[in-house]
Amino acid sequence: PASTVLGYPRIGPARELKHALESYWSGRTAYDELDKIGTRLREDTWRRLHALGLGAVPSGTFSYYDQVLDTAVLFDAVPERYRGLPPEDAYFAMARGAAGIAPLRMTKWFDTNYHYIVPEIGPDTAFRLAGDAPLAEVRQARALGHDTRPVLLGPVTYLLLSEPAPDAPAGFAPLDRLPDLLPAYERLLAALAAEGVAWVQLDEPALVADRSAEELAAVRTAYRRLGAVAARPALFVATYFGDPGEALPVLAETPVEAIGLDLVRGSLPAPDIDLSGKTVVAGVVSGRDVWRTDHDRALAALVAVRERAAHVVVGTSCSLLHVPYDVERETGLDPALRERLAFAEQKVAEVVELASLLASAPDGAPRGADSRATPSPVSPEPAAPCPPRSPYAVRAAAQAEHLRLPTLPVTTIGSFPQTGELREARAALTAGRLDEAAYEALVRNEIARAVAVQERLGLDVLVHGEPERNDMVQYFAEHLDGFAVTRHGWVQSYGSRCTRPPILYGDVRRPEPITVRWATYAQSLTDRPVKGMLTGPVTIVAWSFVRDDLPLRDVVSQVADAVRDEVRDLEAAGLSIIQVDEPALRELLPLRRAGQDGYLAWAVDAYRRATSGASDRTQIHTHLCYSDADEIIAAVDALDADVTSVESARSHARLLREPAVGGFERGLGPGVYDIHSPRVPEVEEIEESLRAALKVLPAHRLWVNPDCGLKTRTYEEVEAALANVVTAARNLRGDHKCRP
Ligand code: THG
Ligand code: ZN
Repeated sequence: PASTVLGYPRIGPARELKHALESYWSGRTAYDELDKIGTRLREDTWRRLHALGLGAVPSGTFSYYDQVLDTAVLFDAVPERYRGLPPEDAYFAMARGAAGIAPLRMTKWFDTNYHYIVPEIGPDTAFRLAGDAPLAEVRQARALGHDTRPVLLGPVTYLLLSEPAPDAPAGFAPLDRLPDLLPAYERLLAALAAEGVAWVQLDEPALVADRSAEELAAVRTAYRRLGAVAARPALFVATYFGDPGEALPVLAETPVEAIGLDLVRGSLPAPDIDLSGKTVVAGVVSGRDVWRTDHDRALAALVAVRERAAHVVVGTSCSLLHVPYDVERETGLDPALRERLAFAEQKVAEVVELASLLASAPDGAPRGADSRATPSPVSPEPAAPCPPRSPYAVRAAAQAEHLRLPTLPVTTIGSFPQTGELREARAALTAGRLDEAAYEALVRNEIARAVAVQERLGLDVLVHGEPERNDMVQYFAEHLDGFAVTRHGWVQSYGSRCTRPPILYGDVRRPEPITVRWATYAQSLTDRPVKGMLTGPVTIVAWSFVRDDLPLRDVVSQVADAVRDEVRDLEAAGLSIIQVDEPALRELLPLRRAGQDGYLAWAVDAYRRATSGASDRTQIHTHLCYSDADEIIAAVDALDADVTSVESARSHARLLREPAVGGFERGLGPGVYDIHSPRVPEVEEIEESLRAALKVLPAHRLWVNPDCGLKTRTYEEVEAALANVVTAARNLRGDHKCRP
């Protein structure tokens, strides 16, 4: 039987693509140089997959920024504002903005920590096949002797992930344009067939969420029409990140030749679904975690699928984009742990091995045919209950009395620019080339600089700037028991940006205070309140690879207790404001509604557990990124933080239109400018955005802040931007003196 993977990491084992992109963006190198590196990375991947013995090698899994953006460009769905630019510039302007041109929005790819660029589609978007990117890659691979399977984003998911262009009429949905999009896919399929391509993979992860009858009808239409193309490659529709549920029988009735099922998160198809004419790509090796596959369990699932399908291909549950390249490089890990781990390379080898095991496996009643890991029933001691904080009104009064902040207080989300010097110092410290004392002096120096800048610009609530942190999750993982961190385990987050998700493998404990010395040092430098900065339990877990032998909620609860200890220590050390961020609250939301309320209940509970040790006069802040406010604003409210900042600069108007925002009972800081772009916002723009917020929020509840942390910006950009933010807040303060 055959073997394949749905996709592979593309940033490069040594983050070659990251460095090439950043060098190109900064103007240091030409596009040719970037393209040379991209070409080499694609070729290396094909060679490697082939060398590992993989049966079917994919192409088109590479991207210079994002595969959804690539799809929009492939079908020429480029909004007017980018059309004046040369093609390479237009591509990166859509992703990152350009002088005077706003970028497209960016948001989370399903429940992962990867972000895609949200295409804008209007009633007049003229879809056509533009360029020949998928063919060019096929030819490139063929030149090396590899016949590849091009991977495309499927038409239904592409349209469902897009948003209506700003000028689209009310009620317009991108999916309405399916009939106009399909001809472009048809032409592409015909062109690939003419090139001799045997199989095409169409990714349709949107099918694992709840879908309306209309959306299911779109699936039927799309794959009937693509199936009817006279000369075309065989079609492999990949569903992943869960169960396709009601979309599976719909797909099964279309002429597509193969269907991909995520058998790690999803389950075996219901017995009444006829798959006897289809190839099933059985995703038994997880693309979402770093654990070795349980071979018995995987094999049982494969045997069960073989009995139902015309052919079975052993595959990964989703693309391997979400795991690092190679665990062999992690020589610093405890060998006992490393033995249990599989990164992309190892997972490919597992797929290949399972395919050969399946070939000799007898048919028959499989043992434990459902390949999902069953959490062991042994939970740690049940978490002791924590008494809740006083009602908000009581706390608000105590805090107003204690803090004496002006109306429209100005603050930041927490991180300040990370200088190259600091990153190098951290590397030198790890390598033993710099001693602890010298590193500490550097960090203190950087804290003093951040505090001085904020005092000089006139911010009201200061932060220490987090110079000691590489990442808001990895840093805590490095200081908590039960976590391991990697040296090279980079995973792409968006564009050129990566993170190294820690590996949560055991019971979590906080051996000693983590942030207290940095926060108290910052507070010692100023009379204004300094906000202590912590990462919340859901986010720490969401951005780590997590043990699968305990229910997730129990793991999160353990982390909540560690955060709770830190909150209490910060308060005891004299900090009056403590921010506990949960930017990933939305990310772990189950894709289907059935699981969402249950998840939100325990996630909120963990947050309250982490913060409920704070006294009434300690102000608890939180921050959320990409909060699709409509879906989770009730949960945000339930977090019961005193002040919430949300990333909304790219979708400010939409956030403020939410009825729940007007009814929001506590402090709210809708980000007044987009920190993901190097652009410095004008005072008038910021005032405008504050005035818009004041239409729905009373002045005494409005906070003024950028829309996310500042670590990816330079000091020059940050100082200019914050100076304008403070000016705008002061200008408006004159009109809103009252404070209850
Ligand atoms: N940490 C983690 N996940 C995240 C974020 C984070 N997911 C959502 C959001 N923030 C994504 N944003 C970023 C922004 C910047 C970077 C990564 C994700 C970044 N990374 C450095 C890089 O690629 O050069 C490496 C940082 C490091 O040394 O660890 O700048 O904040 N976990
Ligand atoms: Zn954010």
